[in-house]
Amino acid sequence: MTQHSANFQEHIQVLQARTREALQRDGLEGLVIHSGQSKRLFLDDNHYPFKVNPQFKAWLPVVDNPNCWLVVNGEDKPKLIFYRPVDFWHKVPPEPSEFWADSFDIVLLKQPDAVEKYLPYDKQKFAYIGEYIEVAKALGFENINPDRALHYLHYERACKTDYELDCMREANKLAVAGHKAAQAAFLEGKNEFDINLAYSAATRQSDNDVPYTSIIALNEHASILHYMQCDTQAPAESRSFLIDAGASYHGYAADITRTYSKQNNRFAELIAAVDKVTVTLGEALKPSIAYTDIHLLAHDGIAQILSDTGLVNLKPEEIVEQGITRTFFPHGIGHFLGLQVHDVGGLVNDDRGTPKPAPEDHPFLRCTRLVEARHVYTIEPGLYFIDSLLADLKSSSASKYVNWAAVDHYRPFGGIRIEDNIIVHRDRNENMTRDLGLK
Ligand SMILES: [Mn+2]
Repeated sequence: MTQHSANFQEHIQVLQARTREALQRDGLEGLVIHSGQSKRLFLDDNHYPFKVNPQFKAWLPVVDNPNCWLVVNGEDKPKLIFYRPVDFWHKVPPEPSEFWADSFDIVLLKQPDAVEKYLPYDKQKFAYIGEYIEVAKALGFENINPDRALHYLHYERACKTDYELDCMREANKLAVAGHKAAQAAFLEGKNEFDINLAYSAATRQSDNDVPYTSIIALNEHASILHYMQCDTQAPAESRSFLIDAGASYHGYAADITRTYSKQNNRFAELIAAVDKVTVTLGEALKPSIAYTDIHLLAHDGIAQILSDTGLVNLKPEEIVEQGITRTFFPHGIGHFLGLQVHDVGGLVNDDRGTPKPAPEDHPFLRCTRLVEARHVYTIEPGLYFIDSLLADLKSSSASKYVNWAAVDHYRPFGGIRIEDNIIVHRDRNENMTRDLGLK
């Protein structure tokens, strides 16, 4: 048995144990997990790209097959109802034979609506986990996405198994290859569209395969946090390049950001300073500290840069006190990473789902949990020159502390974000992104 399949078997054992606990909490006997359905566009005969139910892909790396079902109870071998139609229009998936197949009792399903005969006859004690409520009701389920079970599963999912950590290292490998190709394309003066093509070519993943829409931003576009267009024209001068792009492996995401300067100039120095904050904060993660504290440390780091560069004429602690860092760094320091790029369970206090919202002054922070071994986080500080936020600052009483000439100098470069993907181990951290040699 290879290490990969040994790790997969252990992964299934962990999911079985979590399932037992989740079922107990809701007084259930089993879960029926639906991979999803193909969704049609309104008044059209085309379908949206299929996105699988994350609770389904938690069990096996099948991310492209609708109408599949899992029946699990934490004790018996999980049952996989695998959709394999007779279809001359679409590619029909082969009968499962990969490393994961032995972990399931598999039945093949030819017609989506013939699933009933493979599901538990008495659905009273089974819960449907999935998106298609009407389908679940028609099949006779009364328990649909039960709260207590889902809260528990979401909370526990933050702790990754060895199999999952392997998948995430592989996703990072793919994404890093793409980032290197994209950097080269930027240095050649390519437009955003062609840089995106270079990224796709190197990762071997299309826009529908990557875990989120890539951000490929030249110059001022780098100040738009979720810039998702791709200009087909290169600007007259490519000064700066921000790329936030990931890759998927067996359903697990990488989420990496880098920023580059064409010239060796003051903006390049600013990038180097933010890069240091990323590395330092990545090292500051450790079991039992609050992720919120990492976010607050990021504000200290950004304040230090604003002070050192003379962008703001105050001491770092005063810059934070005045709230000025939030103009330049308006988003959260990062998030859980896993089956979803912003993985679930970040804003709860316990496995019952008691809310633990972001602090009032930092509403965009996506995780407030205590850090534990086997958690996987992104660390992504940023420093941007965003016109609307700068206008607010200019009209505030803190305007007098800001060196507006310096701000105007940097505006044409847009902004900076440097994002790494980090596994917290009991005794050390593993920066998957840096370990692959991405600077
Ligand atoms: Mn991210």
